[in-house]
Amino acid sequence: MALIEVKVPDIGDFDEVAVIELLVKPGDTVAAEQSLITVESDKASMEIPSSTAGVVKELRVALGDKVKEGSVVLVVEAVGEAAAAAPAAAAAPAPVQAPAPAAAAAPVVTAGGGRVEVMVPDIGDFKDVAVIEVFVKPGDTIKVEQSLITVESDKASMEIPSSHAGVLKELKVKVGDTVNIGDLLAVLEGTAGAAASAPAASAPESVAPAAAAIAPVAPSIAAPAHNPTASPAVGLPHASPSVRKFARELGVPLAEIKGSGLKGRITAEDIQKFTQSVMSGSTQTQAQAAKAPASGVGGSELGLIPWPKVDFAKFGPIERKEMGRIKKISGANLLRNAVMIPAVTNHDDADITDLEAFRVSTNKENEKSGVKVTMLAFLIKASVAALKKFPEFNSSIDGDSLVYKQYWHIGFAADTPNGLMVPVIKDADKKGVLQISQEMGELAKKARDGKLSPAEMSGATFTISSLGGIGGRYFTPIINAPEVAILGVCKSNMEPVWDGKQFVPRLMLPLSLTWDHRVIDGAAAARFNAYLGQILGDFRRVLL
Ligand code: CAO
Repeated sequence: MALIEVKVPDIGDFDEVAVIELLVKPGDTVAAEQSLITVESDKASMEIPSSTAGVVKELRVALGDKVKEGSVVLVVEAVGEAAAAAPAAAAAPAPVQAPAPAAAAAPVVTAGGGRVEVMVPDIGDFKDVAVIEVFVKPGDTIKVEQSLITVESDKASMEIPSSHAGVLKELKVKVGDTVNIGDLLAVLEGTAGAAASAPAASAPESVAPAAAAIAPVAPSIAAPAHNPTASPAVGLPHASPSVRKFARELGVPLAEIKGSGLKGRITAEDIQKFTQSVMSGSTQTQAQAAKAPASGVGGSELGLIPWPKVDFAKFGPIERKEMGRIKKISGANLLRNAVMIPAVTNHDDADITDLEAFRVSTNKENEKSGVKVTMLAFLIKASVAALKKFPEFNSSIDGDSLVYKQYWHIGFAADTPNGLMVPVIKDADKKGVLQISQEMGELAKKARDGKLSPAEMSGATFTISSLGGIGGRYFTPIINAPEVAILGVCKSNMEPVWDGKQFVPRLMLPLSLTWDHRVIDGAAAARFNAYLGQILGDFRRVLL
C-alpha cells in the first residue's frame, strides 16, 4: 500500500496560518475531500481537505502549528484507486487557482463623490454564500478594510472588508441572506480623507481579496488579504465554519459559549456540552432567561430540573472514557430528534411464517452465489410498498410545507464498534431483494470498518432499525430527522395464533413504527403497519 503525504494546497496570499482544529487522527479512514484540519488567519478560517482517500498513518501537524502552502499535514495509506494513482497524488500538490481579479472590490463612487457603493468582491468559485454575521450598522463610521460582514460556505468562512472609508448610510444585507460577487453590500457617505484614499483602496494589493484555492476539488475561496491595519470585529466568537454550521443546526447561540480551544476558539465539543447543559436545565440561554418568569425560579424552557451532578468516585472505583466522535455526533442528533419531534410508536406483529420459509429455501438454492438473503432486505422491499401507498411517510417537513419525495432511499441502522451508523440503500424501489441483500452486506461491512462515505449515509427517506438478529420484543426507535417515520423490528418468535377454529403455530415478527405526529396521525400509522403486515404475510401483494 502506498503512503501519500497530504500537503496544504495554495491558500492564497496567506504566508503562515495557524492550525486551530484537528478533524482526524491516526487510524481514521478519510475520503477524498474530507476536511482534515482547520486553519485560521486574522480574517478567514478554512478547512483543508484531503486530496486522496486512505487511512491516516501519521499526523504531521499539531494544534497551534503554523502551516503554509506545501506543508505536510499528514500521511495516508492510500486505498483503491487512490493507491493506484499514489505516485502522482503524492508528487502533485493541489493545483493553484489563479488569484482572483480585484475588479469587484473596487468601490463605485457615484455623483458628488461622497456616496460610495461597497460591493462583494471576488469570492472565488462560490455561489450564494450565506451572510452569517453583520458587524456594522447604519450610522457607524467605517475605516478602509474594516470587516463589514462574515460570509460562509461549507468549507470556509471569511470576513468581507469595506473597500472605502465613510459613514454607513445603508446596509443592504442581513444575516441569512446569500450573496455573490458584485452584490451591493453597503452604501457609505465618504469623508474627505476617505475620498482621497479611495483610489488606493481600489488597488489590488490593498483590498483585493486573494484567491485561496483550498484543494483541487474543494471550492476555492477568496479570503481578504492579511493586513495589519485591518480592524477585526471585537468580541465575536471564534469558530471554524463547520463548528458554526453545527451551532446553527442546533440553534446554539455562539456568542454565549466560552471556547475551550486555542485562544478561546469554540469547538464542536463546546457546542455539545452547551447543548447538553441547556437540555439538562443546568444552563439557560439568554433567550430562555429573558422568557423566564419574573420570580427568577424559571429553570430551562422545558421546565426540567438540572442534570444530577454525582461524584461517582465517592461510591466506588470508576474509569472515565471520552465518548467517541461518532457517539457524540449521533448523540446530539438523537437528542434533538427526541426533543423536537412529537413522536408516537405503534406496535404490531406480522406473520412471516411463509416468508421465512421462502427466505430459507432461496438461500439454500443460492448457496453457491455467496449472497445471503436477509429478512431485513424483505422488510426494506415491503416498506417501500407501504411508503408508496402512504406517501406522507416518505415526506419531510420544510417550513410550512411537506416535501413528498419521489424516490425511496431506505436507511438501516447498523451496530458498529464506533457506535450507531445508518447506511442508505438508494432507490430501493428499483432493486430486487437479492441486490438489496448484497448491498446491505457490503454497506454493513463498510460501516463496521469505519469506511462509509458521507454519500453512503445521506439521502434516506425512511429508516429501519432491526434488532432481529439480537433479540427483544418491541422498542421505540427515534426518528432520523428530517424523515418522519422509522420502523423498529425485533426477533421473530413462533407463537400460537388463533385461525378462527384453532391455535396454529405461526412465526410472528414484532414491528414498532415511530412516526411524527405533526405529519402523520394514529389511524394512518395503524393502516401503514397493517398493510406492512399484509405484505410480509403474503409478498404477492407487492405486485397488486
Ligand atoms: N427475527 C429472527 N431472527 C432474525 C431476525 C428477526 N427479525 N433478523 C435477523 N435474524 C437472524 C438472521 O436470520 C441471522 O440468522 P442466521 O445467521 O441463522 O441466518 C441472524 O439473526 C443475524 O442476522 P444479522 O443481524 O447479522 O443480519 P440482519 O440482516 O438481520 O442485520 C444489520 C444486519 C446490519 C442490521 C445488523 O447486523 C445490525 O447491526 N443490527 C443492529 C441494529 C441496531 O443497532 N439497531 C438499534 C438502533 S437504535 O439504537
